Amino acid sequence: MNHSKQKQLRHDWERQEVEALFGLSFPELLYRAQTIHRLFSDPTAVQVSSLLNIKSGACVEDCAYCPQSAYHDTGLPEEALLEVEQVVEAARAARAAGVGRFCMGAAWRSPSDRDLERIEAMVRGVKALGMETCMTLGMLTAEQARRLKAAGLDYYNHNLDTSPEFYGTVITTRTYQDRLETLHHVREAGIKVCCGGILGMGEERKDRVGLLLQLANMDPHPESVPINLLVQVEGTPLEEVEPLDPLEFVRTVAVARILMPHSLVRLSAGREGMSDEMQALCFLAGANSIFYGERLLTTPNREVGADDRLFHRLGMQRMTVEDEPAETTTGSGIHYRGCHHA
Ligand code: SAM
Ligand code: DTB
Ligand code: SF4
Repeated sequence: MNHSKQKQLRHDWERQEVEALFGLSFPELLYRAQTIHRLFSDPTAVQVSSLLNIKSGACVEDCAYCPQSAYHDTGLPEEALLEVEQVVEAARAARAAGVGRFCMGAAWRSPSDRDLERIEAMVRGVKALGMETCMTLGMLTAEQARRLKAAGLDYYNHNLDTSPEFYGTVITTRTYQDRLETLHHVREAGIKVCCGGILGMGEERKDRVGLLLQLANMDPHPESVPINLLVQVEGTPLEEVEPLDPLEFVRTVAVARILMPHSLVRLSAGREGMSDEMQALCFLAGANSIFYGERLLTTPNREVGADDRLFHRLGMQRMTVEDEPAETTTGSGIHYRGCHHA
């Protein structure tokens, strides 16, 4: 990576600077986001991942947004951890649809060591198909993170969800610090980090600023930053929260892009309710990854035909795995690949 690009990767952002970015006019903010995006990536390329719920429902945590929490009556049945073969079969189908990264999620506070054996077999099975693997299983110990790395896991998703200040109004059964500790174990084990949050939970702009500050001041930045728009599920406490202004969502994507120029910024949950035009604005703001496939974890995702048509209408295409802006840390420092416009 050349010197001018390296200089853009900062980990010392101040709150006032991030507030100032949010305060820019919309045209100026999008111009800055696009400028930085083009320096690091091809603005027409979008990375696609598929999602599979490998263990659904009856989670012991009280996350107010989540349909899988046992605290909320959402009518979702509990299902046991899937068999390895079922997971590999679903990954094979995703691969046949042109998907390069397969993400597996479990409604757990944390995995038991016994469950982890089957999880390791899933990672090995999906890797053997030549796909990238991602897991989200709740909190991990340092040892569990090392085991997942040894099984070949590429990414671990663990979201901070919101600002440290707003967090306690959304979740009470685990702390922000718990989340940071798991992220530390994941990073130390050499697994790439996927970490982002949810917008539209009734938080204020200062909380969106607070979330992005946390993410942007990680060193290195998370390789992947999912920005979810809350899916308001019946039976959850956030069912009737006031929806977020869509342009504020786009602004947040743009600020994330400026703060973390080299990360994949993923337009995650909530796309089903977005117009094509809103998604196009998000891509212009620097979003360059989506979940592709019929389902998220428990809720529907956008139909794949609609995504293919949107890419075609916008003259955009899927990013190949080789072109992903992967960042790997080795003994001699941080190495980058996939920078198109050097
Ligand atoms: N149980 C694990 C955990 O919480 O870390 C992994 C699965 S959990 C469902 C993964 C992420 O999904 C959460 O961190 C949250 O950001 C997101 N999520 C859950 N419910 C959502 C909803 N209704 N709308 C948007 N995002 C949601
Ligand atoms: C993430 O940030 N979003 C995904 C993934 N990581 C695991 C989950 C979205 C869940 C949306 C609600 C549901 O389908 O249950
Ligand atoms: Fe459980 Fe994860 Fe849902 Fe929280 S977000 S209730 S930890 S599945």
